[in-house]
Amino acid sequence: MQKLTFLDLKPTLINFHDRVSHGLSLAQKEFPPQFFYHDKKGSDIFNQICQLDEYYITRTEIDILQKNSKEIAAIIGEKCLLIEYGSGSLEKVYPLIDALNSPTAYIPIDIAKEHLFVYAEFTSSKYPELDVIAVAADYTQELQLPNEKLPDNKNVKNKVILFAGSTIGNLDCLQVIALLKKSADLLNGQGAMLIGVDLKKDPTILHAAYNDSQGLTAKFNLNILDNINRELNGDFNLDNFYHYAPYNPTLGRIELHLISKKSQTVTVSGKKFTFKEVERIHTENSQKYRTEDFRELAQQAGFKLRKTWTDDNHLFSIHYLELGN
Ligand code: AVI
Repeated sequence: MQKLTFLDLKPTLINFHDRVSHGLSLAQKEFPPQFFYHDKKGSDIFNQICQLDEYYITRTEIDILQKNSKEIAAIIGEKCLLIEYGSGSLEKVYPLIDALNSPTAYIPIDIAKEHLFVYAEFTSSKYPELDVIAVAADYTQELQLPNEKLPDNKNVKNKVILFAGSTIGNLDCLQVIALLKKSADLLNGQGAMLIGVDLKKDPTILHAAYNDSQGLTAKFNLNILDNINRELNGDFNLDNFYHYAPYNPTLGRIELHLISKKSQTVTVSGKKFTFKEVERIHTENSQKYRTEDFRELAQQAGFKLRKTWTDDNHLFSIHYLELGN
């Protein structure tokens, strides 16, 4: 018998119109990175990026998890409540579930309800013995899981939040600390996080990953303008903008921008926005870390780094961060 529960905590969705209008009104125009996944096409392009040879992140993280799943499972221990931020990273979470010793429940948390529910059904049919509790919620906001819906505490020996995919790299320092502190609250001050973090490396590798030869990352970036045209009655001419993704060595991050090829005026929902030649819209940061820098950041939120796993080429890292002593 499948053990599947859905909890809808009714997350507030980003107001696309307000956020676009706000972002285009700033002196430095910007959109939040969530805009990439606003439509199915954006999510599909991202999945294609993950398959690219140049985009080492996904396959390297999967490889590290698969190679070390036994050791990770041993550290986590038996009767674990495995929470996952985001859902659908099948190749990442399934090897972990396979390796865990009698996990008590698996709790994927995602703001995208439909996707979450399909994924939870699939996972529950794959692991009929496992308690799957799918939670529609925004994990970047204050979040408390209703105790009455969770397994009895006496069946839980550890609680671990998996945050894979290096999504943490798309947050700035303060947002990282805030998210880790909220996670500590969600764990009620006891438990751990297993986080995938991209490492600092030769900028030519980074440049290739975010400026791929098939132009998929460019398509991913420009797709935001397409969404604005379609949903907000915009008149962006995509031929008048280009994708620009340099590595900023001072800040240690890849930055994604959309650059205006010429001075132009664009209308969105009846409101006019002007662009100077080469003016940019900043669409994403992808922070790269040294292990010691990430350890310090985690410490500021009360987590201790217990163990780091990496690949032979030191491209990517997975950290096990613990709360308490
Ligand atoms: C989701 N996130 C970790 C990706 C990254 O590498 O920062 C998003 C991405 N942006 C461009 N390519 C991939």
